[in-house]
Amino acid sequence: MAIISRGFRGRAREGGGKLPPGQYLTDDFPVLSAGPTPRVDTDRWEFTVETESGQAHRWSWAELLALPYETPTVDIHCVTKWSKLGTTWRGVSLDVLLEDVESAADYALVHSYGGYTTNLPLEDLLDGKAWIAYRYEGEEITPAHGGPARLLVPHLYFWKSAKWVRGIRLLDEDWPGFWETAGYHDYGDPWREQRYQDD
Ligand SMILES: Nc1nc2c(c(=O)[nH]1)N[C@H]1C(S)=C(S)[C@@H](COP(=O)(O)O)O[C@H]1N2
Ligand SMILES: [Mo]
Repeated sequence: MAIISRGFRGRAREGGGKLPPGQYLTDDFPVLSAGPTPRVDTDRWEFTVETESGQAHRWSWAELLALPYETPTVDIHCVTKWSKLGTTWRGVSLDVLLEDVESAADYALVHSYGGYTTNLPLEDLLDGKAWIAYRYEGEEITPAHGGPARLLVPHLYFWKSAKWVRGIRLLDEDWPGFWETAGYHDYGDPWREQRYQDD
């Protein structure tokens, strides 16, 4: 009896309500990088949080791996319109990393090895919404996809998930990052289709 043709429920049901407007599903994992892939040796890898008052908090690779991790399964949405559902990562929640950081800042500017930057409100990094991820589907994250570690902030368009993450500056003012300076939306909510500055 359950012979429901593709057209019956309509294309709007593709992804079972998990597909933001204007997106299509892919099973591939496309690589989108604005420049060459930096090779970052975990021996010299460091992650730094710098507060608005200039205080720096640093973690080595070994220190990152010693922190409690989570294994979020999340949907990711690229502004070039592909979405990938149910990706599983391992990473340290930003809640853990920012726990002992004293700050009253409202904004964060994330920066990467290689020079990429992206901005977001600090609250979008908190309350279980963001991770410093270092494994993907049970394996190390490949260099092309941001290994050894990348930011994962899946509720925003994937350009906010900085690959080869190196640090986060906490700021009183919002400073646009690489794509945001180039005309992409400052916030980038895929459910509100905030692709470009005026969306
Ligand atoms: N450092 C850095 N991070 C980046 C990018 C980049 O060019 N450099 N591209 C962003 C964009 S536009 C997307 S869609 C995702 C792509 O991640 P992927 O290559 O693992 O699919 O990374 C984001 N993070
Ligand atoms: Mo993207």
